[in-house]
Amino acid sequence: MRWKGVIEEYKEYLPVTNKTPFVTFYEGNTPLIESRHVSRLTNCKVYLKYEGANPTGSFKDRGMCLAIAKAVEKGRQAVICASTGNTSASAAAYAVRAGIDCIVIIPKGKIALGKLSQAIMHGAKVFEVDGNFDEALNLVREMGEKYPVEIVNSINPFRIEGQKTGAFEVCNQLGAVPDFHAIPVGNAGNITAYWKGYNEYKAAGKINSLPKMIGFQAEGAAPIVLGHLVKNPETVATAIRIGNPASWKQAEAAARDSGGSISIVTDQEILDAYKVIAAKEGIFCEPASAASVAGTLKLHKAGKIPEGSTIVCVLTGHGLKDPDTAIKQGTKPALVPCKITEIVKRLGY
Ligand code: AN7
Repeated sequence: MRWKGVIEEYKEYLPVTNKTPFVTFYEGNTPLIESRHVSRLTNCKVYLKYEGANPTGSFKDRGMCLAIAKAVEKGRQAVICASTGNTSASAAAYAVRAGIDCIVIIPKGKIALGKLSQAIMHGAKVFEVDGNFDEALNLVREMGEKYPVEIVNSINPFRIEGQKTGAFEVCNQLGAVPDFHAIPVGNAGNITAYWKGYNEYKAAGKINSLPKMIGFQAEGAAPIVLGHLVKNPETVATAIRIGNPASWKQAEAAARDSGGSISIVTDQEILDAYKVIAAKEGIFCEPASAASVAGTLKLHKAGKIPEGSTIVCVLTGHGLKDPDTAIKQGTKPALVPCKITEIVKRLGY
């Protein structure tokens, strides 16, 4: 049967009325791929939920379709978001689909190239501000209070509602509930959404246990782990360069109530995992996404994940989002004369 997209597929679990339009690019239904390499390294069963396979290349599409649909249902002509990139790419595309305007506020110079190109191409009104993501979000909150624009950051509850469907899919694809659910944490909407999804699936009688939620923040942007705001967050994983997460309390509750944790991974650990996932699994994710695998490896090493566990790592965004980091991290192509002898010499044939 043809996949109908998040709103229609999961409507019995979503706040959908007969007036909610089915705004969709057929998001969701993303692959759950066994990671042979990380499974071998950890003696666990590790699966990668490849959310980069969504239509705009990130998990944001799951919640954006619903947030945009509800904005339209409410009669809004425009949506607005602050973004480290993926939210704006998704909002811009879905706004076009729904026939409304999209306003995007981004921190200057810190948006990965692919994401910025998406917002631009979809015709969003893009403003770079002289501030970080947290300051951009404050501006957006004020705009939402004073003007008839719908905020589509994850402070919009419909974003969380849509994103929770990722948890349903993991359970359906696995035919079981994972022991651990590993996920990068930025604004903390996604860990909140997955935890909500698992709990609702359990309440609906579809599953009878819950995973331990293990969230990971980058070392230079780890307010939840540190227990205080980070004024000038910095990390190579620009998607999670956030110092004051909107869903801070909910993320702490997810970690605590599930018996999991939120902990730190360094930029180096993120980059190592980023390269391993691409080179050993053939899956290209963006740096922030690799935090889930980096963190899994770290907790396993620290003896906090028993052997034989089933672990799902969410790969939140596609590697093509951030070509600059990929090219910086990878081996440069060898520049050679266009002669077969030159090639085979270097290949050692
Ligand atoms: C690839 O686009 O915050 O903890 O403005 O793009 O739910 O914030 C992106 C976040 C992880 C963190 N991985 O998720 C934005 C934005 C990727 C991301 C996160 C983001 P949350």
